[in-house]
Amino acid sequence: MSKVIISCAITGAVHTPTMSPHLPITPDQIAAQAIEAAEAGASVLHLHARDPDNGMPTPDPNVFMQFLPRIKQSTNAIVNITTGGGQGMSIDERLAAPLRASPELCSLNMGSMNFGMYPMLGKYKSFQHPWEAEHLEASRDWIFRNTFKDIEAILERLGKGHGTKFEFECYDTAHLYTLAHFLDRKLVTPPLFVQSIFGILGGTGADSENLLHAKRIADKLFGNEYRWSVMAAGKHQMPFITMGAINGANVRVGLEDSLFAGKGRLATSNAEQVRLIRSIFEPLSLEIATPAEARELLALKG
Ligand code: KMH
Ligand code: ZN
Repeated sequence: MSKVIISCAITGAVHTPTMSPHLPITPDQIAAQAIEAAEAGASVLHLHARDPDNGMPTPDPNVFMQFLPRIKQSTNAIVNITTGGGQGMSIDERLAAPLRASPELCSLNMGSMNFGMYPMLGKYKSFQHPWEAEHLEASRDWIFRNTFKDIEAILERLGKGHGTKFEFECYDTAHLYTLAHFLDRKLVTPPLFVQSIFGILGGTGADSENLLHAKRIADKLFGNEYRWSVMAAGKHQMPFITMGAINGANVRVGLEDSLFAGKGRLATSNAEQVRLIRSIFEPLSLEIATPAEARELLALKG
C-alpha cells in the first residue's frame, strides 16, 4: 500500500472563535499551529487567513503573507492555499492570496452548493464577536458559488499561470463527473488529487456506503490517474478518515474540519489531531508520506 499523505487544514472559514479557544486566529497562531502540525507528520498544510482582531475569515493577501513565509522557512511541508475562501468573498478575492503566493497546491471546489453552517448557531448561548452569529445565520441563504466559469478561471489563472496543482474538493459524486469533464478537456493534468468530503449539510452525508461509492466512481472515471483523499466534518472526522485510509485513501485532519479530538473533548491544537490519526495508523501498519514523498505522489512543481 502506498504511504498516506496527511493534510492538515489549520483554521478554515467555518468555525468561529467562540467555538474553541484553540482555533488559530492571528498570523502568529496560524504559523505556530501549522509548523507544529508539520512537525507532527502533516505533509500538506491547507491554509485560510483570519482578521487578527476578531477572527473573521479574510481574503487579504497581506494577512496571508504574515504567516506563509514563516511556515515556508520552518517546514518542508507543502503549502495548500484555499481558493474557496469564505462566505461573501468574490472569486477575485478568493484568488488574491494564491496569485500572490503562487503555491504548489490550492483547493478547488468542484461545484456550487448550499453549505450548512447554521446548525451550529443553536449550540451557543452567546458569541464573543457580533459577526459570528451573523455569519452562521447568513449561511442559511448563502450559495457557495463555484460555477463552471469560476472553476475554469481558477484553472487558467492559477493552474496554467502558476503551475499550481489542486486539491479537488468533491462534496458529491456529481463533482467527480465535473472533474472528469475538465480532464476530458485537458484543463487538468493527472495525477489528480481528489478530496472526497462527507458530512457537510448540503453535500454527501457521512455514511460508509457513500465513501465506497465515491471510490468506485473515482476509480471508474480516473483509473490510476488520481490520488484519493478523504475528509469528514465534525464527529465524523476520525472514523471516516480511518475508513478512507483502510480503503487506500490519503487523509485530511485539522480544526477547519473538526474542533474535537475525542467525544466532547476539544482538540488543543491541529498537531493533536495529526498525532491522533498517526496513533490509529500505527497498529494498522499504515505509513505516512514525508513532504518529499507527497510532492512526488502528487507531481507538484516543488
Ligand atoms: N471547508 C471544507 C469543507 C476550501 O477551502 O476551498 C473544504 C475546504 C474548501 O477546505
Ligand atoms: Zn479550506
